[in-house]
Amino acid sequence: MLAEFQKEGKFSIDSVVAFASKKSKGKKVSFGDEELTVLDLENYDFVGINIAIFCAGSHVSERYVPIATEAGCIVVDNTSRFRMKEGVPLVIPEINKDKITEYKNHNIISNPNCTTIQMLLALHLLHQKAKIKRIVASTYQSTSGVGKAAMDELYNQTKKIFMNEAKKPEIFPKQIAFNCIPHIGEFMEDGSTKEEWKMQEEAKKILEEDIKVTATCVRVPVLVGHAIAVNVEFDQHITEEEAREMLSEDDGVLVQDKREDGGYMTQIDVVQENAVYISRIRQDDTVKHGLNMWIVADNLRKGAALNIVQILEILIKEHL
Ligand code: 11C
Repeated sequence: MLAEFQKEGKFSIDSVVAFASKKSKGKKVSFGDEELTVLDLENYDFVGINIAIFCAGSHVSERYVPIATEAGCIVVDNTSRFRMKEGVPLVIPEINKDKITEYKNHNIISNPNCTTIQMLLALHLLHQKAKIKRIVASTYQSTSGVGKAAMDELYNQTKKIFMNEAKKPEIFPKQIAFNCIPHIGEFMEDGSTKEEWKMQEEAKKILEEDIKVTATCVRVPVLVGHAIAVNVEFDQHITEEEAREMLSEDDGVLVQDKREDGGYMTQIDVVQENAVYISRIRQDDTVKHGLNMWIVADNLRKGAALNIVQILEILIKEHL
């Protein structure tokens, strides 16, 4: 996406380098029409590098982000390592792009978790009209949230089951083919998981509001695309028509909501799409001011890469 944005003239990059662990040193990765040779992150001198994007897991960020920032490099971090750190901006550009300037505190901007991004992008405008009191979210998250090895496990397990050659799962705690696993991220003391905790805490930090979020995060046998069923309780009434109208005009969001067979979006429909799609908008009359909706997005786009390059575009144009 970085190369795509550069091609579209959204920013220009003088030079780009790719890093990974020693294991991947020398491998080739594509960057638009170019091919980059992967360098070893260990002992790399970041002096002279303006911006680094980290997306290799929290433990890598924990060790190497401080080395990069101390060398004067601004880091856009796609991991959870610094998201909740005081002074580190956690940014979804459509919602809080003004926070980007706070990169100056620690030379870090954090990219939120994918489910947080798609849920808040769908809800932030409604929150301006009627304050959100509580969100009940159930997620249906694809294997690409874990990475390529997890996608391979789904693909290979599915094939092997058809061939009667079932094999023990290696990446997921249970069989993922033809199954759903209610467990994403490590378990917390209260019985929730880290992914569920992230949805609550990141939402509060981004909206700067003490809203209640209770989530159940579930891994489903899908390669790309996360879906979230949300039930939202507001402090005042908002009709489904008002919600549909507001969402139809919202940046980054598209409403696809016909009450007929196939009149809603699913994960397969949003692969390689930049927008967050909203379907099944309807009143929830079991609470005073409630709405239900179904939110689907490509977790590798708006949930990760797209949000990062949008942050970069603003950072470069407006702050550097
Ligand atoms: C998943 N949402 O689907 C996770 C992946 O904190 O950035 C992203 C984890 C994170 O497993």
